[in-house]
Amino acid sequence: ARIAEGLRRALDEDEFVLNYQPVVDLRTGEVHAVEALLRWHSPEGIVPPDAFIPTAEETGLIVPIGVQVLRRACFDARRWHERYGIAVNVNVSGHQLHRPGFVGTVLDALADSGLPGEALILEITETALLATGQQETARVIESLSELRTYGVRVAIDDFGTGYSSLAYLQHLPVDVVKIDGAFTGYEAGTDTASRQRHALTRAIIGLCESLDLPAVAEKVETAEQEEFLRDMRCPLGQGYLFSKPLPAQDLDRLLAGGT
Ligand code: G
Ligand code: G
Ligand code: MN
Ligand code: NA
Repeated sequence: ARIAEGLRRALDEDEFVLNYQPVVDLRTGEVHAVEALLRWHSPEGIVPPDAFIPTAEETGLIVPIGVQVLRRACFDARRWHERYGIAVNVNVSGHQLHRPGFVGTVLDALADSGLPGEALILEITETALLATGQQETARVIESLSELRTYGVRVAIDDFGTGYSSLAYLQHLPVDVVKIDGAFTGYEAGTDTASRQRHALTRAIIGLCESLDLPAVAEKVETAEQEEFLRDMRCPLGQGYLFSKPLPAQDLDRLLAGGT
């Protein structure tokens, strides 16, 4: 209840801040996209999303929060897209996705910001897409398909940790696959678990390549992991090795060639 009150105040007082983490082209090292990650600058300090998103979902506050996130990300991303051709990834929770007004919210954010649909990627977990039953899922697929006619792309987030029926990749409206850091966070080691993770990463990357879906390896932290991923021909990576999530002004500087 305390968190819910805080979230309501946070919306009114403008305490939500977006940080942006680069998604890097592993062949060229160039920034290909950025993922918007929400931070709550509460009077008691910065609160990470894991600590408040569940409450936001339970209370329905995720809907107005999500609208704010989407709009701000589109407005921020417009200049990055104009100058550097960069797309912005926005996380969308199941509650937002299942709301009837969702398509309108996205189209309004694009129209008002001037960001072209091609520059927006919605990140959705398999769970958010599928958890609620067939009819609901059918409606969500319809919404996403409509958005795709405007050029908006859909990324499956945390791939490999949900239900992960491989058939979903064929039947769902998916344009990008984000491979969960649990696979890509590989440490060189000869223990069985490490070798298996490595093998699974390779298999997922191969699967994405065969289906012509760009794969993003998440949570790349070491040069060794990067090298493995490049060897496996993984096209894209994201993680602390390249950059942590940055405030918009810091990203401006990074893109302009500073640090
Ligand atoms: O930035 P961090 O790694 O702490 O994010 C933790 C989780 O919170 C991630 O799974 C991410 O998908 C989720 N998250 C971050 N920002 C948003 C957001 O704007 N909306 C939603 N629904 N989830 C977010
Ligand atoms: O679940 P999702 O992929 O949307 O969230 C990404 C989360 O991963 C964010 O909270 C972000 O801060 C975090 N993150 C980004 N890069 C790294 C990394 O290299 N290592 C770890 N451990 N976490 C990361
Ligand atoms: Mn994400
Ligand atoms: Na993820």
